[in-house]
Amino acid sequence: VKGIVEYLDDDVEEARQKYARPIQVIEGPLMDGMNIVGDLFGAGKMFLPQVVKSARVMKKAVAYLLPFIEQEKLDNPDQDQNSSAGKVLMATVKGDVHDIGKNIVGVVLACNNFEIVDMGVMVPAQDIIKKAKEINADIIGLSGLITPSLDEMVHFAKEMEREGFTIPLIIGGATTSRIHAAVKVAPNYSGPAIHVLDASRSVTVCSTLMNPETKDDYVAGIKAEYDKAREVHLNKRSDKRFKTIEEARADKFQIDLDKVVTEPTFTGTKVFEDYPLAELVPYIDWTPFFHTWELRGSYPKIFDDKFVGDEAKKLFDDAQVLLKKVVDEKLLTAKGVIGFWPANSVGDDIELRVENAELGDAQLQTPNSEPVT
Ligand code: B12
Repeated sequence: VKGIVEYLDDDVEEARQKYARPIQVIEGPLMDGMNIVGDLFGAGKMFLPQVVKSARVMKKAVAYLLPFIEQEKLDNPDQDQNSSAGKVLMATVKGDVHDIGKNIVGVVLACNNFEIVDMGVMVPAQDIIKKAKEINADIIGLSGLITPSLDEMVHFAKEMEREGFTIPLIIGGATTSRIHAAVKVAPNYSGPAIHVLDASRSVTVCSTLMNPETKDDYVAGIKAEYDKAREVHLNKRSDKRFKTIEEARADKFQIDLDKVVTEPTFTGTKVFEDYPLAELVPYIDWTPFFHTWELRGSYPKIFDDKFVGDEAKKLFDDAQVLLKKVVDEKLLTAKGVIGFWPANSVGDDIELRVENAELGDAQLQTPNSEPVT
């Protein structure tokens, strides 16, 4: 957890020498390390930048071990053929590029004699369905780490149902959860749809699902657990009191036209094809940058925070180095369009008076407005 990354290959090699099989280095010290990182992160004692560094180290260490794992398979071809524990089709769902977790799960399962067919990232549902039929998969494993992936998984479960699948669907990835699986995914698929928290658990789950003696009880147990979780979740949903449309209209922002109108220097649009990057740098709002890295606090006060201050400073310094490189080497092109139009309200809508526009005036609906006729 506190190692020096420069010597990673040497350290992993030393560990490999100590264990009988290369997979034991992943399942043992590497996963132990990731679990410590996870626990420290969960307890707020470690922060996202350090987690990312750990994930990079894990990926690099796994990459170092893979050739040895492959060699072991080549050296024992019979053992593998006789004992394929099942065929697992893995993919990160459409729209999502995260694959570190999926790859780890794939490696750990493969090392436990599962045959893994990995379709990579950003894989559309129909491609996974097609592949599952083609290879006659025993289990489909989906990974997803961004919020839209949660809906994509629901869509995938519906597609499995529509296509008449009955094989287990296991899902994982940082944004997925037992509640998501219970409330959103499982109701859309009559086969087993199970959330799996991490790579180590994936082996037990897949082995249990592949064993005819344990599968039915396990699936029934998960179903009962998810039914209960769904019930508790639905009961917890508080009745939010929203304003009525009349109250909202009465509460609308009152513009004092005598005070607030400033004439813009032009109307219509203005296009910037290649805006100087250096001029944009002072306008960067660093607060969301820290939020993205899950360091709570606003810039620059965050540097004085007694919990995250030091980590925020290190992250900021790293970012300055990268930003300087981006500006100096012109790695990005900044493009933009701005526009000003005369506008007024029409009921709940904003009417823009766009000269020469093909469609005449444009009407923008505000979120609460009724349909425009
Ligand atoms: C590394 C990373 C990236 C890398 C990904 C590199 C790669 N090749 O994977 C890069 C830089 C490319 C990236 C990009 C983006 N990222 Co990102 N990323 C992360 C980060 C820091 C770590 C993810 C990770 O690898 N964790 C380590 C692995 C081991 O954990 P894991 O994936 O959860 O996997 C374990 C389990 O979940 C499980 N598991 C995982 N998959 C599966 C599958 C099955 C079948 C099973 C059984 C189990 C299982 O087993 C694994 C091992 O135990 C997370 C932060 C976080 N807290 O997770 C953000 C995070 C996931 N990213 C985030 C975002 C927003 C993005 C971007 C949209 C950023 C942007 N604005 O462009 C883009 C996404 C673009 C896209 N369309 O997908 C958000 C998602 C927020 C949300 N809820 O939507 C996060 C949470 C960061 C944040 N707090 O904002 N990201």
